[in-house]
Amino acid sequence: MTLRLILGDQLSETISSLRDVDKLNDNILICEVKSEATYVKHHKKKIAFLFSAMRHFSKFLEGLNYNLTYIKYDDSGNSGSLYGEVKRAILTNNHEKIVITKPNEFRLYLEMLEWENKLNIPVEIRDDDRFLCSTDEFNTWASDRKQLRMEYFYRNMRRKYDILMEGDEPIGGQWNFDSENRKPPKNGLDVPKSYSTQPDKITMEVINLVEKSFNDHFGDLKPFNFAVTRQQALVVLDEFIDKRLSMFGDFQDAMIEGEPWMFHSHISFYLNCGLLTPLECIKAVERAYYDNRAPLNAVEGFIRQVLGWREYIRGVYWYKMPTYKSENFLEAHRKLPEFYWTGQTDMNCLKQCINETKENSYAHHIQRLMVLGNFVLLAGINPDDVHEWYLSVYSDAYEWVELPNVTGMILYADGGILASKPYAASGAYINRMSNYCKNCHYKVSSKTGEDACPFNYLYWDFLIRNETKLRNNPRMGLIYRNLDKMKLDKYEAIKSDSNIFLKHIDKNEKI
Ligand code: FAD
Ligand code: DLZ
Ligand code: SF4
Repeated sequence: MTLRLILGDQLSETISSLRDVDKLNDNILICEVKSEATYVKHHKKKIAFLFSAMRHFSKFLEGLNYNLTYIKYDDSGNSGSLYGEVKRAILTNNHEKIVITKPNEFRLYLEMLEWENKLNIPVEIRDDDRFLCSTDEFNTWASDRKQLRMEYFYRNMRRKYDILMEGDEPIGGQWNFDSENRKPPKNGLDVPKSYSTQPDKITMEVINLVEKSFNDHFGDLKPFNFAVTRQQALVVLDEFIDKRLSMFGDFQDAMIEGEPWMFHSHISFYLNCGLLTPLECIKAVERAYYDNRAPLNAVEGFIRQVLGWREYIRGVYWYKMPTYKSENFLEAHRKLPEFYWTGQTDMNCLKQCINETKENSYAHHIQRLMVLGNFVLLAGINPDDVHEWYLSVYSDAYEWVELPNVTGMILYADGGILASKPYAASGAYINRMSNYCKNCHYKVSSKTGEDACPFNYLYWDFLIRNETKLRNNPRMGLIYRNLDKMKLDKYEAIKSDSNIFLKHIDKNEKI
């Protein structure tokens, strides 16, 4: 008799821990526990989503005659931790062994490695083969490289899975159509309504629980419209392919005030908790190309995100952990300003992205990278605070995917393992890719002075502050040559405006 523990982000019938299950004798354990729900203060919607998805998944397994124990958050006797619940289960039943699929966060993996000794029962930890590149395969690829460029990894994955290939060559003669994926938003873009479903009885029960038990967590709980079953998640995928995919490529980097969902797929919630699998999403989108339902730049763009970025990010996480979490190459030490939690700022781009994050527990990639991420990079916010914020506020956030995006992609805290240069930009980029600046208190066209867009002077101040670490980067040479040519009065105005601004940030004063 084996105990098979399934975690909240392992809601896949194909999960490796269930592979050789004996339906009659084995027991599956799924539990809502305080330790997982509070190790960071997750957004209320994220907890409601995951608990509801877990409850629906357990009903689904019971319908297939699996023998299952489900522990609800407020069940009497709930010990509040995964270890406590596993211990309770083996004390109650006569288990000979525990089987688990490797958790996707290092802290939990370390904890589980001790269970065998502590519980005095064999604990088998299996690979999570829902990912398309195993950690061993990634480590082999990475071990003889100084820089881990996603592009080369991605090409190998395209070949390995024969996706968008014509023999040995990429379809369309090019691996990457990124340069065709940067159209600014245009007036009158018709963005389709995002997927929405009414909460059923199970979800309503969870919403009441979250309202009661996690009232002090960040974010709006209602309205709650996420998919919570695999069937519903498949509808999200279908709707993306039908209504959004054809425009995904062109407007992948565009931002419009009041349009939080744009032409993105919104499948990360479901992919990351296991309701959808990456290969089925990739294949469905590839099929849409062959059926002439979407252009190549859109299809390749999407496939690059899932087959390329998602797998690569996960590979980097396991390759670099545990030291990756303490990287701080740029020695950034400032505290995250309070307005990241309240949205109370006059900088309209930040206000929009924070308020949408609060409402939806979602922001699309360019909002996360070039608005929210760009600001914390330029302002020198410490990686720990930024990491905690991103891990709590998004419903798709788990450390394996959040940490490399924060440490490597937005903060350049790993010194260039993941990104070849910092993703730093002035207000001009945000103005080009969004309509946020039109309604802003600050003027994007002003470079210095009281009404100037803070991104404009912070951008140069960031380069000045970090000159010794960045000047020798071959991709930064041109930028530093421009800095060298800057007139002294402009240079000093930048320094002075930035000092004043950063002092306001340090005192948590409204900016
Ligand atoms: P789409 O734009 O439709 O893209 C399709 C899919 O590609 C996504 O669902 C996702 O699975 C994958 N993908 C795209 N970019 C990335 C990436 N950089 N890393 C990994 N997968 C990617 N994604 C998460 O899933 N969880 C996170 O916690 C997370 N944190 C992030 C933090 C920062 C600072 C940044 C810059 C990005 C982060 N991302 C994270 C990546 C990306 O922003 C989200 O995957 C995406 O916004 C999810 O929305 P979507 O499903 O509509 O994505
Ligand atoms: C994120 C999360 C939350 C909020 N709650 C639970 C829970 O109660 N029980 C559980 O098994 N998993 C939960 N999770 C997901 C885990 O945090 C996730 O499995 C680990 O972080 C490993 O990725
Ligand atoms: Fe953001 Fe600057 Fe534009 Fe305001 S002017 S919305 S702060 S980029």
